[in-house]
Formats: sequence, structure tokens, C-alpha cells
Amino acid sequence: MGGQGLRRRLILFGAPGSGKGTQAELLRQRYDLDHIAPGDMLREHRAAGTELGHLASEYMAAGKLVPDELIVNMIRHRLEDDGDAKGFVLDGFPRTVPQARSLQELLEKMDRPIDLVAVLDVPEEELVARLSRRATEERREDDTPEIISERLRVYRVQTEPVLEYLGDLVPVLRLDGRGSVEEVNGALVQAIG
Ligand code: B4P
Repeated sequence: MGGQGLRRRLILFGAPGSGKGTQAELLRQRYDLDHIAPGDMLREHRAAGTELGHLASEYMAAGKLVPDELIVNMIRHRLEDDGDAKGFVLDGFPRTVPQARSLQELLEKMDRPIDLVAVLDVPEEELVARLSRRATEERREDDTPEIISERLRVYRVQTEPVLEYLGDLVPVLRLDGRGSVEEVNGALVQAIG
């Protein structure tokens, strides 16, 4: 994949627990990218007690997706603010086909096309094991067994179709997400550079 320079506008794609957040943070540090993670942004809104945080909180606690319009507005503002000086890594967006369509339209207008969608493939039993481990370590309210299984169901039904949509428009690369954090990071760095 060499010869085209660094790919600096990235989407990290994968199921809950596939390592998107973990890898996005490593890429941010290494390449000085803007790490855009709606899950983190919504948790910040909730902690700050904003109206958006309040609206989102019931969906998040139930393992459901927050309505597209709220998410797309939040991401639009974020992309407009960041000015594209460094590039970005989207972690957890888009998660539905309408979100993907809105993103494409927005980036087209801004003349900032996506360089790469990297998909972290991890089998379901490993996803459940990771999220259950995080439940004990970080006590996230959406990491209980029932909610984990709902989030995985939502991923299969609402999020996986996004790949088909994006696959026709931008380069998509599937990576084995089962290795250690360092191994997966090595594969991503190779794909980006
Ligand atoms: P997120 O915060 O995005 O939650 P997530 O899918 O679980 O991903 P996360 O990034 O946290 O986990 P990761 O795989 O890195 O979303 C939370 C909620 O917000 C959603 O359910 C929804 O309600 C709402 N939301 C967010 N985006 C939305 C959108 N676009 N539209 C609508 N609603 C939206 O890591 C998981 C665990 O695995 C960690 O503990 C990590 O340490 C571990 N891990 C990572 N890599 C590993 C490896 N290689 N080996 C072993 N463990 C590893």
C-alpha cells in the first residue's frame, strides 16, 4: 500500500470490543491525528449534564444507538472545528447507513475524502470476553452481559451494512483484530503508511 503517502483520514470500524478505541488512541499519539469518538463525546456530555447527554443516556444504557440526527450534528460540529490541519481517526462513526451517507456528503463538501476504512475483525466470543473484562475493570454501565449481547446484535443489524455501503466508495481493508494490542497496532501502522 505504499507510494501514496500517509493516510490521514481514517475510519476504524469494528464491533463493540474489537479494539477501535484502543487503536484510535495509539494512532492519535503516533500521527497527531484528531481522535473523534462519539461514544467518548457522549459520555463527556452526560458527565457535564448537557441536554444532549441527557437525551443520549437512556439509549446508551440500553445498548441502543443514539438517534442519527443527534450524532451527525455532533460530528459535523467537531469536523468543522478541527480544520483538517492534521487529519482524523473516526472511532465509532458511522454506525448506520444514514450516518455513513451524511458523512460522505459532509466530507465531499469539505473536500476531505476518507483515505481508508480499517476493519478490526474479532470473533464474537472474544468480543464478549473483552467487554466482560472491562466491566470489572472500568464498570461501564453498558458492559453487563445482557447489554453486551444487545450491542452486538445492534452491530450486526444496523452497523455491518455500513461496510457494504462504504466499500463502493472508499478503500476498505480488513485486519485480524485477535492479536495483542501491539500486533494489531503494527498491522494498522503498516496499512496507513
Ligand atoms: P463506544 O464508546 O464506541 O463503545 P464500543 O463500541 O464498546 O467501543 P470501545 O471503543 O469503547 O471499545 P474497544 O473496542 O476499544 O459506544 C458506546 C455507546 O455510545 C453505543 O452503544 C451507543 O449507544 C453510543 N454511540 C456511540 N457512537 C454512536 C453512533 N455513531 N451512533 C449512535 N450511537 C452511538 O475496547 C473494548 C475493550 O477491549 C477494552 O477494555 C480494551 O482494553 C480491550 N481491548 C482492546 N484491544 C484489545 C486486544 N487487542 N486484546 C485484548 N483486549 C483488547
